[in-house]
Amino acid sequence: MIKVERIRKDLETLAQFTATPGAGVTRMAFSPEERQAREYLQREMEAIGLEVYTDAVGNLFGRRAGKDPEAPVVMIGSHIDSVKNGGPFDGAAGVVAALEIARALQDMGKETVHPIEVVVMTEEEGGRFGSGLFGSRAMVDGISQEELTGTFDEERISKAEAMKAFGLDPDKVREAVRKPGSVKAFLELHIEQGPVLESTGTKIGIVESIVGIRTFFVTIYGSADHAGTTPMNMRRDALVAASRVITAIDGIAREAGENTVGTVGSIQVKPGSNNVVPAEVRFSIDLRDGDNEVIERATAKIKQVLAEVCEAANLTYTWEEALSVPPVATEAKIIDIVAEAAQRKNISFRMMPSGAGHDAMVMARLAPVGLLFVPSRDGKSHCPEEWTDYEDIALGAELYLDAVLALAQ
Ligand code: HGY
Ligand code: MN
Ligand code: MN
Repeated sequence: MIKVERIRKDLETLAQFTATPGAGVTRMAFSPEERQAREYLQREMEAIGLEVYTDAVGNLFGRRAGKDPEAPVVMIGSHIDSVKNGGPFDGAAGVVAALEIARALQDMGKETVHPIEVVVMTEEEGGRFGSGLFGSRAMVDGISQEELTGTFDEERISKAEAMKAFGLDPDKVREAVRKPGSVKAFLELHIEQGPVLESTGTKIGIVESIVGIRTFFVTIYGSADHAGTTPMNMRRDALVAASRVITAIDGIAREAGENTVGTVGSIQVKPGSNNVVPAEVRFSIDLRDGDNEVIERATAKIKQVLAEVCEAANLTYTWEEALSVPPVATEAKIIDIVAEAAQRKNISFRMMPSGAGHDAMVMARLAPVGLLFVPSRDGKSHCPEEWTDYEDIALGAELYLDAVLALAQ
């Protein structure tokens, strides 16, 4: 059965693969730390006889054969890339739970009709190149050439170059696309990253819907001038304009809808010297809501404010869309299987929405999906303080073991 000690060992091992030891987990896509994490997981997959393979975009799979090799696979997993100085559970908890389910099936000597695939998705966070959900989008929609050559990390390395350096061939990304009907279901266990489960003393969150996400990047262009000799009325200050737009985004998000959230999480200022008027500012916009209409309206308002502010200040700007994923509902049948298993095992659960984005929201375009949350201590995530009890992950894995057996038999 599910063994919490194996879950603990996996997560404590993975947490060591970070570019910022002592300051949380920083494990960017196609980084040396990610390679170490993959190699560990690959060894663990091979140790229980899974057939290990990597697809054209770097998604890592451990395939457990079914009696019918042609039957659509039951896929279960999550991601191992992280945000900067993030926590050891975001994504990794779901990958480890999937691996542990495969171990439990092995221990039980269970044979299933459908093959089962443990999946480690690549670049879910988008922390390195700005466009996340990369591995799942590659399986569902395919990835455009401009995303590969037109998105860059902080060292101006393109995604295509990073993939090549990692041993992948960016010209083959379309080979990662999965045929419709080839996946029977996709299950993802994830930490809640919010306060609801802990504050209500509930062990499991069964997610009914996942918010839609739109990510944009705005660059405002002004002119660099001497901070001491340039009169205020002769400046074209890109940062002052950006600050007006960013403040407006906060107000628009607060008014757009009851659950709308709008975040400007990253900003770069050029040249970035304290005695030079900022010439160029690039910032991100992350908009989310359960209703796509609300996101659309908020986006239109932000665009209007940006145009007005820049026109008034005689500045130019660019607007790039990096991600657009609509809200999705998870599969009722999977919800029922998990709820029934939780009742039978006397594990407390509640239905809830997901304010965080997950690969499941993309995979929903390919197959029925399930998303299950386990509690986050103090509701914190995307920071070194992120914590989830191993026992809670084990409970979630128990429930998904039942779901995998129900779906794959
Ligand atoms: O941004 C998110 O919601 C997720 O953590 N990638
Ligand atoms: Mn995350
Ligand atoms: Mn995540």
